[in-house]
Amino acid sequence: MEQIDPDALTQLEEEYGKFMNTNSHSLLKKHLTQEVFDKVKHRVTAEGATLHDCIRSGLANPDSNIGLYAADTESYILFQELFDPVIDEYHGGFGPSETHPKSDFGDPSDLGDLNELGDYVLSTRVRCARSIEGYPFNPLLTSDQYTELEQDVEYALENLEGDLGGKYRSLSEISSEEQEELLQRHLLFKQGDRFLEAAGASRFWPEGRGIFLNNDNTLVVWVNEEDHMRIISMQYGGHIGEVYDRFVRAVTILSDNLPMSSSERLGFLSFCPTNLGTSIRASVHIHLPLLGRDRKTLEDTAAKFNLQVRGTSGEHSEAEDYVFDISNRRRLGITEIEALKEMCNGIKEIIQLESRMEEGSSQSRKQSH
Ligand code: ADP
Ligand code: DAR
Repeated sequence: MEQIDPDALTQLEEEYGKFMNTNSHSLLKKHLTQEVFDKVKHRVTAEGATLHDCIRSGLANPDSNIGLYAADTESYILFQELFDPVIDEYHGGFGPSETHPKSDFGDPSDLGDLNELGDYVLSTRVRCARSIEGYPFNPLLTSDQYTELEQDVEYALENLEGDLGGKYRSLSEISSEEQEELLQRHLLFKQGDRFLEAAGASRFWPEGRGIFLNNDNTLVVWVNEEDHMRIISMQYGGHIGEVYDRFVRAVTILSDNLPMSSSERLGFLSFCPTNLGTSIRASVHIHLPLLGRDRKTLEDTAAKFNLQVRGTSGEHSEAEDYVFDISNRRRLGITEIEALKEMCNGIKEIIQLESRMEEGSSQSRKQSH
């Protein structure tokens, strides 16, 4: 096994020492014990990834929740003494001997509409990450590899036809005004995330970065943001069955035209360990004017159904006008259709809770008159 350069090791040890004196609550701090650190600190993957390449973000941002990303697919194996306990804890119990189940996308027509009255759910989205075999992740990608990766994906996107058909554009071809408009419509990825920047995900920006949009802006593919690809289906309203059907068709076609990175144990491989397995995050933008005022009850209810609450603009954002982004938290150790059903069940419960609170508040208003 290749060994880390002595000067690089010295720098890593200094940064680790400082980090361990912070009051970080990240999973990195919890699981990169001195024993684990000393065991893996010398290792280097075949493509040249070091432990430092995987933990730079968490060292620089002690307020990280997780704090680490895989620098390449081999990192999940070579640094497994660190990744495995982080994966086990984040995904709610997925121990080193567990294996991700075979893909099962199920039947989208089983899902229907989460909120037929349209009084709570503003929009619905299903996304996954996909990595392309033969390429490392952000910390190791060269400028040429970003360009080659983009070309590979752009070529595969040409297989999307009919209601999936659309146009790919490199970020450098889109004006800053249009980028801002796409961002406001939640179609384009945010830029400047300090966690991703520290993880090496902004190197050579905007080289190789871009976005595919189908003709009605309900299918989106991000290229080389956090992952090699993010495949996203989204639309107004709560019809998760339609959103998921479009998602499954697009993922299937792209999987037939690109070699996607996966492992038997971890399923589809992603830059961040939170996106392994199915890599699916199925979310609603939901208006919760009452439950949204009782954040603890909202968070407790979400946790009960393995849901995650994010702000209106997604991760690291706040809710605006009590519109929350609520999605499944588990992506690994369950099938695609199980992740979707887990999200649907939780959202239906949250809608019922908000509706009961509404009835309660209207009853008390009547009694007070
Ligand atoms: P990701 O979903 O890719 O992990 P984020 O949490 O940053 O990353 O969300 C990305 C974008 O998707 C954000 O602009 C967020 O507001 C938007 N988004 C998430 N869920 C929905 C939804 N149900 N409807 C509309 N936009 C959504
Ligand atoms: N903010 C980083 C990443 C957490 C997971 N989100 C991703 N991968 N976008 C953290 O460690 O909190």
